[in-house]
Amino acid sequence: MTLRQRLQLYFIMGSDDCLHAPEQVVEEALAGGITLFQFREKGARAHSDTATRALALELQQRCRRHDVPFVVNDDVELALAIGADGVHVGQQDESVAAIRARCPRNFIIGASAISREEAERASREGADYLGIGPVLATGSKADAERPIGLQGLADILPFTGGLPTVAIGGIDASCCARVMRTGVDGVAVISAISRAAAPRQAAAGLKSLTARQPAD
Ligand code: TZP
Ligand code: MG
Repeated sequence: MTLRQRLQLYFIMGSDDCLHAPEQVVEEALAGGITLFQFREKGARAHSDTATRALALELQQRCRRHDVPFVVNDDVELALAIGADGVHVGQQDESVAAIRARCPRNFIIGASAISREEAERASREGADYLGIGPVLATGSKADAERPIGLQGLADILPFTGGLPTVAIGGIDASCCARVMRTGVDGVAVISAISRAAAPRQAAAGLKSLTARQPAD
C-alpha cells in the first residue's frame, strides 16, 4: 500500500483523548479499519516520560499486528528510539529539513500546514505528506488556530507539490464525504474515534465514507 493510500483513515490519539483505556481504543480503531496511527501524548492527563514510552511501545505492537504504520507526534527522539515508522511535526517543532538530515530515508515525515506558504515550505524541505487544517473547529487541540474551512482547504491543495494530503480538524461522519470531495487523500481524526461510544463502529463508518469510488 502506498503512503497516499495509508492516509485514507488516519487516527491520532493520546491517553488524554480517550474515554476508555488507550490500548482498547486503539485495538478497536484497528479492528474498524484505520490505515495509519499517530501517537500524540499531550494534555493534562498525558503520561510521564517512562509511561509514555511504555504506552508507545504497547500501541506500536498493536499497530504492527494489523500492519498499520505507527507515527509519533513531535518527539523525534522517541520515534527513533522505539523504531517507529515516522514522525509528525507542526510548525513549532524541529524542521522537516533537520529531521530528514538525521533520519533513515524510509522514515515517514509528516508536517502540518494551515496555509499555502507552510505547505510549500514543508514540501520543499522533504516532507512525505501534509496534514492540512484545522479545517473545522476542534476541541482536541488547545492551541488550535482558526479553522480554514473547506474552501480554505481546497485553496491550499494546488500548492502541496503533489504530496499526499490529509485533512484534519473537526472531521466526523457528518462532513467526511464533503471533505474528501476537495481532493485530499484522506482524513485525520481524533475525537470522532477516540471519544465515540463505539470506536470500532466509528472507525468502520469513516472508512467507508473515505473509500474512493472508481469514478473519483
Ligand atoms: N491539528 C489540527 S486540528 C487537530 C490537530 C492535532 C485536532 C483534531 O482533532 P479532532 O478531534 O479530530 O477535531
Ligand atoms: Mg507539534
